[in-house]
Parts: sequence; C-alpha cells; structure tokens
Amino acid sequence: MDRMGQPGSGVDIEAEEQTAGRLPPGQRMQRGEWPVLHYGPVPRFKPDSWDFRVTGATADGEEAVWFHDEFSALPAIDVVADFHCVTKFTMLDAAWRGVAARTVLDLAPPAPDVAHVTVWAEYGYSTNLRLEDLLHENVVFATHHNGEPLTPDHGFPLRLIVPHLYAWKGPKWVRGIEYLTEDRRGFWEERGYHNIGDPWREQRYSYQEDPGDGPPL
Ligand SMILES: Nc1nc2c(c(=O)[nH]1)N[C@H]1C(S)=C(S)[C@@H](COP(=O)(O)O)O[C@H]1N2
Ligand SMILES: [Mo]
Repeated sequence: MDRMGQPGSGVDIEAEEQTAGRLPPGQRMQRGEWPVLHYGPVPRFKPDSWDFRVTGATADGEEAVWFHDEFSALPAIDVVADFHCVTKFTMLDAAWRGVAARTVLDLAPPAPDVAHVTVWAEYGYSTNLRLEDLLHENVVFATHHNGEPLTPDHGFPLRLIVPHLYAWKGPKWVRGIEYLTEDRRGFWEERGYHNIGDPWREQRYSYQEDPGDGPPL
C-alpha cells in the first residue's frame, strides 16, 4: 500500500491528520513492519525456570517471586499507546495487553525511601526508571501486541512498555524489578543514553542531562 500517493502528488492529508501532534521532536513515522531492535541474542523461553522477581528495598524486606503460571494469572489490562524508539522511528497506536506495573507494585510495594528502580531482563539487560514513571497508569508488563502473543523477537513471554519514555526503557524478556534507594544507570544509560529518556523533551543522550537528571557519569 502506498499511503503517500504518487511521487510529486504532495502530502497525504489523512495521514497528516492522524499524526498531527503525535510525533515527538526528531521522530518519523514507522509505516511498515514493526522493527526488531536489541543488543545480543534472543533468549529461549524456559517455562519451568522462568520467574519474575521483585528485589531490593521492598516494603517488607522480602523478595516477591512469581512463576510463569502465577504471573500469567495476574489481572490484565489493555493499553493503546505510541512507541518511540531513540533511533527515530515512532509506531502509533500499538495495542498492548498485560499486567499493569501498578498491579505489581501494589502486590510487592517498595520501602518508603525508594524513588528509583532497575528493571532486569534476560542476559543482564537493564534499565533504570524513576518509581513515578513506573506508576503511570498505562505502563504495562506486556504479554500481547495487537491481540497476538509477543513473538520471541519482540520479547516473549514478557516485556515492559513505558509509553511516555523512549522504548529502550522497556526491556524485552523482562524478569523482574529491583527497588533502589539511590538511582543507578542501566545498560544504555551507562553507554551514553539519557538517564530519563522523555521523547517529548528529546532526552536522547546523557550529555543533554541537566544536573539532577541522573547519577554522575
Ligand atoms: N532485553 C532488551 N530489551 C530491549 C532492548 C535490548 O537491547 N534488550 N532494546 C530496547 C530498544 S533500544 C528498543 S527501541 C526496543 C525495541 O523493541 P522491538 O524490538 O520490539 O521493536 O526494545 C528495547 N528493549
Ligand atoms: Mo531503541
């Protein structure tokens, strides 16, 4: 399908209207296939040993653990949200289904002095988030995209989606969260990406950080 019309025919008005105001600065629309982007190999899902752990500074000092069947039984929500990759593509209106991050935080709450978390994934991939970012109502540990289970490439069996931040803040193959009493950079945040990563403020790189945005580099 050629949504842009014939060369030289000008702008596709309908597409312009759909995207007006929805593209963060410096982003462009992804109209074709959903790209696959990650560092390292795609892990194989092992249902018998898979677990989701909440560690670090929990309110009761205990770790919380869900095995796969247990995590799958948690109440699910549906979220429609845009997806912004720091490599500059934006995918509009992705439909996610999964467990709200709030649900996990309610079931295994942090200690009062926790303001940051590390989200951990297979092979040690990690990202850090402010606790408040995890508490947005459309932040979801997703199992499904557009009605289908995630494919292995896109994070099966579970990935985090944080719609209001760049997509690297949403680990694929996620395995747990760690509550932090002091902020600590994750995988990309240690390698030159912004500690917060708000696409509307175009917080792409760590050199753009203001004092207080992140721990010293
Ligand atoms: N475990 C893991 N999760 C990851 C990454 C990664 O390298 N490893 N890359 C992130 C980046 S940079 C992006 S843009 C999105 C891409 O998700 P997609 O491949 O489903 O489009 O996954 C994020 N989650
Ligand atoms: Mo990305």
